[in-house]
Amino acid sequence: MLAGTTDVPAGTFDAAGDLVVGRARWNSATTDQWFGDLDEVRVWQRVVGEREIAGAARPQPPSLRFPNGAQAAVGKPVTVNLSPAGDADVVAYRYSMDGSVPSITVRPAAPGGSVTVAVVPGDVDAVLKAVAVDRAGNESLVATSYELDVSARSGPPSMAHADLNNDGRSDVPIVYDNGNNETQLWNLTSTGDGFNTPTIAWTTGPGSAYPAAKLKTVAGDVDGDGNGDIAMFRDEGGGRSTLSVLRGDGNTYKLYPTVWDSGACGCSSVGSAKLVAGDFTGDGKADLAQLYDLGNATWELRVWASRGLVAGQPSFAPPTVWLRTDPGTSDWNQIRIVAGDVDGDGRADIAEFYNYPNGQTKLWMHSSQRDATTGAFSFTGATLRWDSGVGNWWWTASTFVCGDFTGDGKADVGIIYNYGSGVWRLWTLTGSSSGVDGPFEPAFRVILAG
Ligand SMILES: [Ca+2]
Ligand SMILES: [Ca+2]
Ligand SMILES: [Ca+2]
Ligand SMILES: [Ca+2]
Repeated sequence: MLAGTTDVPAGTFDAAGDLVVGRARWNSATTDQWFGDLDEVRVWQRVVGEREIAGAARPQPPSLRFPNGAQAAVGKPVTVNLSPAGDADVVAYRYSMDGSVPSITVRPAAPGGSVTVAVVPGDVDAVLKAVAVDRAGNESLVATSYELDVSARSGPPSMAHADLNNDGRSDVPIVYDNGNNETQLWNLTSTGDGFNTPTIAWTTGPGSAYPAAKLKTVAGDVDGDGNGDIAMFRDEGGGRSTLSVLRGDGNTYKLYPTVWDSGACGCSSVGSAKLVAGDFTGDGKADLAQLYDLGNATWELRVWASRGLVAGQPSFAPPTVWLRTDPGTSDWNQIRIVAGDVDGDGRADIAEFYNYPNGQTKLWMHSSQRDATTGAFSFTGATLRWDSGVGNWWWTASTFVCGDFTGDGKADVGIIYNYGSGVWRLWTLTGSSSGVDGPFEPAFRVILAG
């Protein structure tokens, strides 16, 4: 479509005749249509060099805006809006908060759209750097925001489960298998009543030693700094596994490989383990627990208690068994577990969802307890806390979660239920008005609908 016509100032072009856009010239004749989109046409009155052409193909640097103000504090998220500076085909933005080359990726809902992300300053000098990326993969020059007014860290670190950005609200990290042995970590951060646009916060790159198929991962703040970290058990074959940690800074992650190794015991197959994280010991640092299948309808709960950072590295005490069931009592295959301090004593507990025939699901709790004499930790046997009834809760459509989704400081147990056709709802099981001893009641919230 012709946007307009205008006379060329005399002397600008030493040429006669019309300027034609969208056709080629061949043998002094106009031929062939241009295939593709033209979102921007520029005309030079001279020959342009390769660098200038490459520069012209770049999108404009994104504009950066702080909708809630540019006041920030170290370790606390601040909301930033990234929008294209006039380019309609911007399909992604990359950014960083630590002065490094922008590498955290976030995509607008549609090309040329803007996105809102929450970023976390790591120190008082933190600056936001961002680039826009167009459909052809051209990156803009870096836009740098010096507007952020960052004050020193204040307040205690967040204790909310899987809170990636230290704002007191639980978030959802997603481990994504991008193919070719590339594993990506997507951060889905809560706004309190919804979620920010997901960011690709970390990636292994193709051909990595951390293919998603070999991993079991869980989020928890293992060093207690308020930013959620990711623990990764990797299957090494032959019943051996190793543990690596991705330490989060609220924006991206740093890999600490092999902080624990089961050795060739044949007793630590990743495929036999269901994994959760929670502060089971109550010291402010997230610990790891595996529900480990021992066969013959019996299992045990193994706990790796965090020692925080030792010589700058995430460190865990050797695993110990906190609960073991009698053979024949409980089928590992019918269980999914989540962790959170549901009874409010400061130590995370284990919520066990058990699948019964005919659409029935029950919630059994195992509370963390400590022997007053020996100081040894363990989990209690099962206490029934919720029963869906027969025909009311289909296991296969359920994803079980635990976290303080509302930010009120109390853990909520939740079930994300898949209704099909891209509709997912999060049901939260909260204590009744009579307190934590009461039955759980489903409260319903849509988290994704498409
Ligand atoms: Ca959060
Ligand atoms: Ca942390
Ligand atoms: Ca702990
Ligand atoms: Ca507890």
